[in-house]
Amino acid sequence: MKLALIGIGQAGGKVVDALVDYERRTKTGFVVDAIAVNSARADLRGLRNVPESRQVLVGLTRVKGHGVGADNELGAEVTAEDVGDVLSMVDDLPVHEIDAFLVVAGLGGGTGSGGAPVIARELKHIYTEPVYGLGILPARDEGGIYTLNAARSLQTFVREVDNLIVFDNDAWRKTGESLESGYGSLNAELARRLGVLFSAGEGDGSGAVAESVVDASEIINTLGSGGVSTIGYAAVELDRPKRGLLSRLSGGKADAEDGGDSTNRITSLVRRAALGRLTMPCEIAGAERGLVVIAGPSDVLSRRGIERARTWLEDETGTMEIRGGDYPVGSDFVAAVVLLSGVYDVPRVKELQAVAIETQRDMLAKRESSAASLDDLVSTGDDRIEPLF
Ligand SMILES: Nc1nc2c(ncn2[C@@H]2O[C@H](COP(=O)(O)OP(=O)(O)OP(=O)(O)O)[C@@H](O)[C@H]2O)c(=O)[nH]1
Ligand SMILES: [Mg+2]
Repeated sequence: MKLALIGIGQAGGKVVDALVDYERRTKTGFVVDAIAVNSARADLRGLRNVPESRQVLVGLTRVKGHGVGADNELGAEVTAEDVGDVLSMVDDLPVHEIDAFLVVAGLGGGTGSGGAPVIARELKHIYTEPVYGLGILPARDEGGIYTLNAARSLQTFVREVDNLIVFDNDAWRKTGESLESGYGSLNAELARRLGVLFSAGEGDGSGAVAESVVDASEIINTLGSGGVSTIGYAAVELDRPKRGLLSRLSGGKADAEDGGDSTNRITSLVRRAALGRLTMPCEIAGAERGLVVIAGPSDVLSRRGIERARTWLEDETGTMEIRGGDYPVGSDFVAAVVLLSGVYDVPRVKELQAVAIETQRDMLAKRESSAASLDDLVSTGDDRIEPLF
């Protein structure tokens, strides 16, 4: 499936950078082009895989290239003012080649959090291709303003996109490692999951003929229109002597060769992917739709395994809308990606909403009490004023 990537803000830019890096290393061709948008000049300079000719600096007259300092209303304003620059760069892309847009942002800061919904809305207005979002939630210890920004942005962003894929930094923090130093590995993890998913829709990575390749339309139908989604992943190294490229490319049929093993391997990988750490942890029961992708050498891609895994996921989620397919790649690993879309039982989202309501109530109460004390001050002051006459 061919994507145009648009990263906004620091996290958005870095994740897009990681996706482009993954795509270049694997040569899977799912990225048609990538754009980075920011109100901070230094953040744009730090990108390795998005050239200057694909970068847009917004809000220059307002914030002088220094970012919006986690003010997401200002982030939305400066993006809206300069959205024409972003759109004319998108216009330069070969949009006829793409299947969808993916707008990526960290929802806790200012630029990405405020600006991503603005860009998504404009893209949806102009283009007929679906517009998906990738939203990154802040870790719990990043502080109230990040939580509040994320809660607000989540609500707007999800309204403006066809589907919002969510990644929760909090669930992915490693103990003993600061979030800052861990971003590299988090972004690589995210790039791997999205990379396998979207390049699967691109067809064959090995040259071999697949039994039931995942199609871009299956990804699009699973993402559907509206709601949030989460992605699970599991991989296992094949225990067999390293083979030459030629024999890997010519691979045989799994069901004939070692049917039982391949079937069991696939079902257990899919269980691990769906029940292990998701990009956004949630109850998988109640998901509206799902997609299972098995990537690996074609001789171990057992059709029966994928069928069983689909049935298992239907039972676990309670939905009949589970799609599945394979993605043959020349590799010594077999990987399962499970995309669950339309999930609603998400503790973290509920928590963010509750915090946002509480913070807003607090802010209102503080504003009222400071207004009241200002009144007091003024009236006490008045009392103390001695009449001049
Ligand atoms: N996963 C991941 N999260 C990141 C990364 N960089 C920042 N974040 C998260 O993104 C949020 C901060 O958003 P940024 O993208 O830095 O903010 P911004 O959009 O540039 O906005 P301003 O700096 O306020 O102008 C925080 O919740 C961080 O934890 C990254 O490389 N990877
Ligand atoms: Mg920034």
